[in-house]
Amino acid sequence: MAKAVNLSPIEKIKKESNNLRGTITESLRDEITGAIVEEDQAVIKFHGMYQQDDRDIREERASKKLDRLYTFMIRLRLPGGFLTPEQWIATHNIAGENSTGIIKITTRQTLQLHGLIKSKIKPTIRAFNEAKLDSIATCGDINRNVVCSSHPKQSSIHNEIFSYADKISQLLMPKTKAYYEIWLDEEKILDKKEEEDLLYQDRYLPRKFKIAIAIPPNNDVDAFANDIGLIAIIENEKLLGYNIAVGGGLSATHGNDATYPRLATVIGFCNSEEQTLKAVYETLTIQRDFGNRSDRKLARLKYTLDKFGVEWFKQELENRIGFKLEKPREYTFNERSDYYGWHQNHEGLWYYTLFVENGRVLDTDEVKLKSALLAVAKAGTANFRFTCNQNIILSDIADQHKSKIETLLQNHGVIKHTTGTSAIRKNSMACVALNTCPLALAEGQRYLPSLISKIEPLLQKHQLSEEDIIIRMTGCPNGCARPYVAEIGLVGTAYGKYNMHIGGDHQGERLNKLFKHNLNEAAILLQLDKLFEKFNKSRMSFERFGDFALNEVNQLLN
Ligand code: SRM
Ligand code: SF4
Repeated sequence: MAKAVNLSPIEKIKKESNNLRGTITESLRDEITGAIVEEDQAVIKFHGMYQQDDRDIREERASKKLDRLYTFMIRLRLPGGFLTPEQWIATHNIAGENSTGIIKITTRQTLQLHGLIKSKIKPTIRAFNEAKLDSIATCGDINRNVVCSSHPKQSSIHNEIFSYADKISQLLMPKTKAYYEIWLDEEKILDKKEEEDLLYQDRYLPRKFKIAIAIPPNNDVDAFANDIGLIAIIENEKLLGYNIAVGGGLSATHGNDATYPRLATVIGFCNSEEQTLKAVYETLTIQRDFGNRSDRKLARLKYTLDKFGVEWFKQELENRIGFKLEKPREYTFNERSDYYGWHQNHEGLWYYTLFVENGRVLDTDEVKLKSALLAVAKAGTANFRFTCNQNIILSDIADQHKSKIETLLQNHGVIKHTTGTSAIRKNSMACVALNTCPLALAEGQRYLPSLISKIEPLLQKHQLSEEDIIIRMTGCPNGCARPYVAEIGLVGTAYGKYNMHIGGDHQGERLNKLFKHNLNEAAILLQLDKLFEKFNKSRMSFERFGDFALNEVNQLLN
């Protein structure tokens, strides 16, 4: 067991939080400030919320001796990223009434609303609850939203695999009733035994915990970037079980060499639902018992695994689950992109995957995306699925409803936008960053679109416009848009400056490498121009940009 010395302050907050209640109720009542007390800011994360402030006006307000403009961001729990049309309508309305109105699809296929003032949090959660939606455990030191490949056309047994996201999410939910008590005014639990939590106990996990389920050949969920990646093994249209990979995680801290991105290691195969769920559960208990609770920078499972070793971990896991993991089965990933446009599954149902730049659902002059989605939802004939590439799949559409959906999308400019967007833009992702993320050093989603507009002519100049190059940007090294597994990763270092990483592969099985430090826009474009020119002239046939770029960066490092 980890020694209880020098515990990080968050450990004390969790332990003394009265099963994640803290003083949230009192904080909400305090009308003098738009904020909540500091300890509650840590506790409220377990309820799916972050306190933030508008960083664009922070300095201006400070100069006027005004408090920061505090608001809250709420993140939904959507295992596998699925909503019914009724739930989309509810989300649309809640966003309009209580938040900035923009619905943000995250890189973990769920939805976030930003800009809620304190008094709007409770009405928001209650409205979500009426739509059978919640935000439990989408943040905090606990298992987060479980992601699953969302492309139904991938396999006739997609639904069977998809259901694991929900099963795992349920298995790893906290036992506390604090969420229901604080937000939904349910009766107070008097007998604390009812809340006894054998998994999380009273200090929860040392750090956040993430699980993804991938269905080969598409690794759209970036399975290896997760604490646990489950890889579905399918033979003759039958799910045989899952390879289990552990210890993935992407964050690093500038200037702290002890921190690093790491891809998950495949350690074995589970041949049944019972085995898989046991292995998942006990991986969490190992991390609970051995994870670093002193230094939060080194607290993810990846560091536990590297400290004790993969073989030790496997042995410990087998002791806890009571059976031996089988040898990993063979699988092949060959892509990570979404399948844009219309597709049909084995039952004849239709799916339309539409491009949502950086996951931001809003109406612009060119594309009335938010209105289109509301109209589609009101028609009631398509479900909504969100992808880990921040896009939407309108799904399960019967033949007779397809043309109506098509017309609605056409009329709002969505189809033109999806088909007319360049290959590189369709393969791009940026994190939220400014103006809400407190950790951002540079812009993310507000900047990448305009940078891509300057990269597109370079690709055209070198006859590479059709090339599917995966490019990702984050406003800091935490890696929320998974830039370290991109073919081109831009990681914010200061306002207007980015480290450029290149050489990731197309399917997310290789980390990229740091190529250039602290580039401004002109320098980024110059470097890309040179790389694209060389790629076009010297690439081998069918060589991907990431594979070519790896050689370039290796030459530089040698
Ligand atoms: Fe993230 C923190 C946004 C996916 C690694 N992330 C944050 C916070 C909450 C900032 C904070 O702590 O106050 C950001 C809120 C910004 C805002 O205003 O909304 C934030 N992360 C996001 C989202 C919304 C990015 C997006 O544009 O889609 C993604 C929400 C996912 C979700 O639905 O749960 C998001 N974050 C990720 C990913 C990608 C993934 O999971 O596939 C990573 C890298 C993978 C990993 O976890 O290793 C990621 N976020 C982090 C970290 C670094 C964690 C670490 O190991 O050190 C932080 C900082 C922290 O936890 O201290 C962070
Ligand atoms: Fe914020 Fe950094 Fe995550 Fe971007 S990568 S959302 S800047 S924490």
